[in-house]
Amino acid sequence: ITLDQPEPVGVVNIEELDALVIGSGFGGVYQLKKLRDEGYKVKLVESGTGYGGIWHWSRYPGARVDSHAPHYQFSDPELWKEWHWKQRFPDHNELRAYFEFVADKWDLGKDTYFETHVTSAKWDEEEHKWIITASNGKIFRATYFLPHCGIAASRTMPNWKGLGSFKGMLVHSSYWPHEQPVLKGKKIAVVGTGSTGVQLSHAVSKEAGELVVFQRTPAMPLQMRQVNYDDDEESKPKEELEQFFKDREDGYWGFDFGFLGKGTFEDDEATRKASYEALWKAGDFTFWLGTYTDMLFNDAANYEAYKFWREKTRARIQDPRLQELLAPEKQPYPFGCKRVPLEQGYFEMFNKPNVDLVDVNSTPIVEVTEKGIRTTEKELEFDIIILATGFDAVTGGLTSIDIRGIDGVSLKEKFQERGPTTYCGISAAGFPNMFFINGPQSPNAFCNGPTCAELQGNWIADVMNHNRDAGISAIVADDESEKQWGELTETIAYASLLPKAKSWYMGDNIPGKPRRSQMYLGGVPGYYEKLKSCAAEGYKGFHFQ
Ligand code: N01
Repeated sequence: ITLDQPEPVGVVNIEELDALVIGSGFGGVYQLKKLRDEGYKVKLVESGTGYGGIWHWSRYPGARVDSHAPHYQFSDPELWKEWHWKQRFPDHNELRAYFEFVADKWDLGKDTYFETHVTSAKWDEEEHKWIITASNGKIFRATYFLPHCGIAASRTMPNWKGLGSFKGMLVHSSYWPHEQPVLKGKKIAVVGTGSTGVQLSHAVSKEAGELVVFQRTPAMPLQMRQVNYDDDEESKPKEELEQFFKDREDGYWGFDFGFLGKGTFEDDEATRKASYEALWKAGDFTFWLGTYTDMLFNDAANYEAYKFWREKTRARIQDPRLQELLAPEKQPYPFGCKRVPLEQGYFEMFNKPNVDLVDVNSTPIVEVTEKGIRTTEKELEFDIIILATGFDAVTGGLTSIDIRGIDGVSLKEKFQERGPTTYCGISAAGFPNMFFINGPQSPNAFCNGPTCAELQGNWIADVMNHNRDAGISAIVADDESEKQWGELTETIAYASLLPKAKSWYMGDNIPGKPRRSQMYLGGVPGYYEKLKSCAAEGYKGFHFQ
């Protein structure tokens, strides 16, 4: 084998595997269970200390999933027959409890290594094996390398001057301490108004003495209609769940609902208004993902949705200055083309005397000082600064590992030069026997997590079974098929309005990241059809080695 360091006899233990899975979120957990059921020797490694992926890390006040129950769970009857959701939008505690329940039911512990952070993975061309190294000294040799790192594995921190000089507590939302810090009466800054910032600032405002939210771009959140379920009350009757999970796979976004099936202007104004009202009342993603078919594709249709949102939102904000900053008269970007957060009182929060908003466009942050944050206008003092500034989304988890394929080619360099280039969002040319769930150019952020974990996880297991049965030791995507997938992904993205907004969907939040759609926007059923037809045609677009 080829290792960077000579192997010190008796110290390094190389574990031989059929597959190594990274990540204990929906993708990794499902993959471990599925491959073990198929008879593979497989292990899961995870940097954190528990199951849940992003939900292991996201413990900030207010953290809860925006996919309403019963969507955000696996379809295995052994699980759902027993599991009872307590909230329509479960919080991070409930989600971690769910993952613990799953791990227990599926007996995952015996095949999981926590606190094991993979630093490198190298393809051994002679042996057709991956050599995978972790920072705690563990080394694995596996036929298949399955980095299911998720879309939010790599946090982004601003590069402000003086960031290290702050004497108070400075924390990124995704590194929230396991022991909740005291917020009561504190002066708190929250930077960022994405899905995290919106949830977090509202929760923090209930405790803070003073709260200042630093906004660069206004979010366009929708109201979350939370429900707390009694012990005998279910989000959906159990007898309907089997069908529900089938419908979920058929939904455009991996939910059991899709577009309305007609264009915005097919309805007259009164009917449209009534329709918007009904979508609004759902109190979930329906106003975004279950609306008129052209909302994300046509400027005029999109503007209608924005006007409705703006009117509803402005009515909740008292101060005209804040109305204009939070819900501007002039539409700042197409509605729904940055991730739409869900909120429960975010806008009313700004009516409180101890909450303020700083627009970092008119008064940019100059530096972090010992006492707080200095903008071009003044220095603001804080006890706590919370960065809800996001992630090197989709690719960051993969590129933070030194992954080297055929001829030592680096995945990070490949993505840096060409953008996230993959075949079917599940594999990359030049990287044999490597597959990922929720990878670049797959539906990822536009698919409900567990739905795609199952669809992709099953497909990966199928290709491994195919190779096992046929005695094939390696499979790799072709350059040409990857190129065509990239063109298709871009064509669909540019047919939509998404590229008109600056967001992590297009890689905009990371300086120097090539501007390409990070996801496949053609819908989950269409995506899965592509995967299935690829397999049915003998894994068309791949070649065997
Ligand atoms: O991150 P984001 P997030 N100065 O990148 C701002 C999932 N998620 O953690 O928009 C000032 O969306 C930035 O401003 P701008 C979900 O998929 C799910 O909120 O770039 N501001 C933006 O406002 C989500 O999309 C759930 O102009 C700066 C914010 O920080 C994804 O995770 C909950 C700045 C970052 O927003 C990421 O969400 C939470 C700077 N230097 C997250 N740098 C649920 O399901 C960045 N910003 C509930």
